[in-house]
Amino acid sequence: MNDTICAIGTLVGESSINLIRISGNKSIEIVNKIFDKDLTKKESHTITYGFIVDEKEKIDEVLVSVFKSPRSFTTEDIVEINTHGGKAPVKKIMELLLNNGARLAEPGEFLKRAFLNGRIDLIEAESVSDMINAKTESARKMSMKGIDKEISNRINSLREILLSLIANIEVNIDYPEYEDAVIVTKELINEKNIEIKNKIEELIDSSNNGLIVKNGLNVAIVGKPNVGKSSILNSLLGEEKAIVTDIKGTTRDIVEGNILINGIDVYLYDTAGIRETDELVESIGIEKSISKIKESDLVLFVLDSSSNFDYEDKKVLDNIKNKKVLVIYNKIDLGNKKVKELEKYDSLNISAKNKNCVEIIKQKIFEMFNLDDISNSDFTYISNVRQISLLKKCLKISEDIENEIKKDIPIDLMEINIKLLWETLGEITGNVYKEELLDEIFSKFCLGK
Ligand SMILES: Nc1nc2c(ncn2[C@@H]2O[C@H](COP(=O)(O)OP(=O)(O)OP(=O)(O)O)[C@@H](O)[C@H]2O)c(=O)[nH]1
Ligand SMILES: [Mg+2]
Repeated sequence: MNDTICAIGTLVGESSINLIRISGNKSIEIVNKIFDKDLTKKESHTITYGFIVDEKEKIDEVLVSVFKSPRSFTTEDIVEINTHGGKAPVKKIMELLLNNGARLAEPGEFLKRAFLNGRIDLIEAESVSDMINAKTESARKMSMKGIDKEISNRINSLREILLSLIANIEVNIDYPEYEDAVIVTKELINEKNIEIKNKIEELIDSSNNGLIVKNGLNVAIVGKPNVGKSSILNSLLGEEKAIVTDIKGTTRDIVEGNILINGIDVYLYDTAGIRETDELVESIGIEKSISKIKESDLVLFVLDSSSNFDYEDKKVLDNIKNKKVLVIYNKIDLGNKKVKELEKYDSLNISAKNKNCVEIIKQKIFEMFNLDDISNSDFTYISNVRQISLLKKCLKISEDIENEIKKDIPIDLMEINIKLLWETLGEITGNVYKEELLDEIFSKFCLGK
């Protein structure tokens, strides 16, 4: 923590500028040694034009920003050097910084310092990381809610209720003679616990939407050979990405593409037609199809409406039994066969040869995942797996408290779980943290952040 760290903040390639960031109590002193202006005399939050120099040689023409402690992202002194884009100037300036006493930052180290110095909490740090990875408008909106403390405020308000309960229980025990203290009864604990439990449940329930916004939907297109899977993929993508022929077993490898449905990323995977085969390449493809099914959020089970539901279709069905399935009766221009065994699934009748199939399929996926709900929401969702699993732990503790109330357990014993709930909620925001977990969390973030 006492080291001064440096990292490249931008993606190095050919761009107009690159940003190098230095944080720590020696950052001004270090940059001063390689800059032709005196930075020590500069006010905080100013930008200075000048040259980075190595001895007498000018290395690059730059703009240098100074943010003095504590008014900076990490709360330490931060200097940012805007160099020209291009690998050579950045590499040379990084070399000079390292030779003059800075150390290369680890992934997420700037964020980690911001967290350890109390500038941001864990939820905000994780949201910054999500913002960096955000590919869609929806993902951006959701990350912004996290950065803006919307989620943290919700968790903190639950912790405040618990803290006040804990404080009053302690006063009741230690100073029973205090008449103006709130007397904590089982009814009061029950009321507060139910309020907290409902809020936790709400957050857990809506986290499914959060995960959809963050990760998109994985959709596997499966079926026996020749039913029109690749034709459907091509129609949805609006390009001839997969090879289409009337030869069974045309698709061998997974062919992927992605589309947006109401601002949500939908990843499509066209797979090899599933059937029994001795052909080595085809059977490897079929194994891939089956593992893709396992990873998918939705399976488009494609059937040929002009032929009977046969042994091969049944084999495909065996592989998708526990998945969310949309049955697609394709080739309706050739027939209109329906399958009794599939009545329980959502289904569509289309012809991949007819362009209107795209809107029909998109609309159905939109309905099946309630994407309407998401686009009309304010995007205050939890989408981080660490946060979701801690919330589930909190829910379990809250249920334990509920049971203790039913069993008429003494209040001073109930306090143990109330404290545990308060602490576990604090783990979500990082108010309570275990040192060894921090490295794991921050090391997943990108370099230079
Ligand atoms: N008439 C008609 N033909 C279709 C339709 N959809 C696909 N086809 C034809 O059916 C044949 C097989 O289509 P593909 O899209 O290659 O089928 P597939 O399911 O990907 O087949 P494999 O890759 O072998 O598993 C091609 O000749 C397509 O032109 C449709 O809606 N109507
Ligand atoms: Mg195919």
